[in-house]
Amino acid sequence: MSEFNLTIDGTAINTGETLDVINPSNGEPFAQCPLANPALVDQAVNAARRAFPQWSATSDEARSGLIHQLGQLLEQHQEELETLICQETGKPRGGLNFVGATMELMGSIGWTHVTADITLADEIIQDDDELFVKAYRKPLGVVASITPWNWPLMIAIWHVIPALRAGNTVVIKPSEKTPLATLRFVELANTVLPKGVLNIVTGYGDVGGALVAHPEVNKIIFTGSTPTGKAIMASAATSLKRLTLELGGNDAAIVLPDIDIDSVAPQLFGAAFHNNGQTCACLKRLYVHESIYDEVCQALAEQAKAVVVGDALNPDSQLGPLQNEEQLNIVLKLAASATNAGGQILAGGKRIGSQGFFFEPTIVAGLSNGDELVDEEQFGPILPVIKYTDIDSAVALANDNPNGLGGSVWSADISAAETIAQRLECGTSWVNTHGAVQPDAPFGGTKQSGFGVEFGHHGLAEYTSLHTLKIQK
Ligand code: TXE
Repeated sequence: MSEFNLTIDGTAINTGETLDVINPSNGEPFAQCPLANPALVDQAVNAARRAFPQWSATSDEARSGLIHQLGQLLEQHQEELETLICQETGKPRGGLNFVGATMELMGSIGWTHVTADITLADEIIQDDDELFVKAYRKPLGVVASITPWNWPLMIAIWHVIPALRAGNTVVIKPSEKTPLATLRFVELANTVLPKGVLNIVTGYGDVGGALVAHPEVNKIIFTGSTPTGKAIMASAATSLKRLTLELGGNDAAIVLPDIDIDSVAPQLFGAAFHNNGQTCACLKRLYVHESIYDEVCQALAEQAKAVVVGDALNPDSQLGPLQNEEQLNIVLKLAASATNAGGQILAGGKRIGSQGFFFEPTIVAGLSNGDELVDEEQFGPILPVIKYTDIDSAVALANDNPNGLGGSVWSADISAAETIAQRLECGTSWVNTHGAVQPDAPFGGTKQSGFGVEFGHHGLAEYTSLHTLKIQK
């Protein structure tokens, strides 16, 4: 069993208290790591505060170079980090549509290098005989990052790298369910970063709560559930900390009658079921025109029946178990509610075995808005397919949800699809694809899916404050 430590102020810390990390394939603990507490949160934030003046004064070029070095460390330790991700999340290396631990590593590496090269240009507003006026970006100070369990390393990178790039120092708290890859990444990063620039604490909501409430924290970046996001926002309000909240999603896709079902059905299936549906921007409600409804349902059911579900470390597995027992219970509850509401299970519908958190990829027909499986974020391998008659009602049904992360439209007519996609109430609309993100395009939610964006120069700007300088000539 590898040894894991917290890293605070450049120093490895073992607290004496431990946190068990569960293997989702059998429900048993397979590793332990130190458990932090509010006193260690205080130490970590103070270390980040002390490191801030020097880090923020480091030249843009030097910071960029160090961040490229973090990307190289990820490359050098790819195999080790991938294995940790497989073990703690339950996701296979390859995965359905190649969305697995390998992709998590490749994405983390790519995001790090791309973000290292993003700069925020000054804006010269006036420069004449009378006045020189410019607006420019300054780092905020100490950033607290709180991450979830579905893409533990990737989301840590999404938070940490732009925060550091912009000149902030960071304290990260990974999910108590998946702390290992993040602990290892922070340990590695501390071999190249000055001490105190990147610190890590582990623990449950109490540790996260102590971090977000700490008076020396200037900004919080949170990815997780909507209720926790609201609690964090209330805490942040007491000292007006800046916030970016990337919360749950219940993404809709609208399928027009002109699609080629044979080629589109596997893509819809992959968008809904990769990582077992445990991705904020997975397709979670599928609206299909009545003229092709039965055929699309049939094609999706065939896809679901063909998927190989198994242990994350088995190279044949396309999907692993759900990451945790609570999530399995949510899916079991939603599957039962779908049947009670008159939904027809076309494939799957049951837990697999009694060990670990496996669930069959499941397609449900015959439901509509108002049914629990459609209205709630399932965050699992169970997709409701809903019939619509005309496009206006499809758009209304898609928008009839408190979440607003992403949405998609599928059609052979790109221009018609684009017009419909623009009517979706969400942060990102896709046409003929769903869920794809990239390091140079903004991504974020509307409505209860949160606010603020990540990625690219828009995302980087969220780790800065805009400063105006005026010189009277
Ligand atoms: O989330 P939580 P959970 C959704 C998904 C899932 C649900 C619950 O629907 O079923 O959220 O997952 C920390 N102050 N998503 O329970 O509780 C916690 O320790 C500060 C969507 O895992 O939000 C962890 O590090 N921090 C999501 C992180 O918050 C607190 C991805 C997330 O935990 C805290 C995962 C507090 N009071 C789940 N309480 C997405 N957007 O992708 C908890 N935490």
